Amino acid sequence: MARMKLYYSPGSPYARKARVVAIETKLDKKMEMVNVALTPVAPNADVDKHNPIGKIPALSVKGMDLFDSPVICEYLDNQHKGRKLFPRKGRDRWVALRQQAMADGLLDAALLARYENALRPEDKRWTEWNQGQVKKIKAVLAQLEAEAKSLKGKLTIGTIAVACALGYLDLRFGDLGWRNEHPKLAKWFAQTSKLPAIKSTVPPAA
Ligand SMILES: N[C@@H](CCC(=O)N[C@@H](CS)C(=O)NCC(=O)O)C(=O)O
Repeated sequence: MARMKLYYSPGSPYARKARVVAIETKLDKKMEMVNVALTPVAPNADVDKHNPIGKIPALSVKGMDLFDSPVICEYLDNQHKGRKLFPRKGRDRWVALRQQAMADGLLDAALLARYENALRPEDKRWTEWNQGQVKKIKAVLAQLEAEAKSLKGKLTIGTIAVACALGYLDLRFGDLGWRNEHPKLAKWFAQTSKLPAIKSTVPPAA
């Protein structure tokens, strides 16, 4: 019987972080995957039982419910004996956590813009709000381009989060054409996308 239950959806970039970490740590075999659909205006009662914030990913394990994606990823990384995805100490740790914060911040802005454009009734949409979120996305992309060198090397929680964030832009923000102005990032992402854990979790085109 699976010891862990992960509530996710195939298109969720935050849940993808947890799925990639599960594969990298080989804990995916011990995980039951519960595919759920939800938005802030159409919550999922099952998810609500496991996460008071009503968001995915949520991980149910040993009678405990864990959220959000950074916490779930760190928990999984603590449950295996292989190479750690959260560097334990030193500069490497802060570089990885900072990359994760940038990627999650990009995603937070992207999700807010997505909900504004896809969910909010058309007559209530707020152009400046949307522009403000897109500005954040672009600022993170520019910063990641400037720091592209630090993305190289084996996967960490930082680079996993960045790959999931860029994958989400490809899924929902194709018009942004983010590769045009970020050639180093684009090159890194093309290489990273070939890794099995990244390749096998690509969100399906909706
Ligand atoms: N900070 C959270 C964000 C999770 C999140 O926003 N997930 C989206 C799906 S991609 C969600 O559950 N949205 C439903 C909602 O906002 O109610 C994390 O890192 O796990």
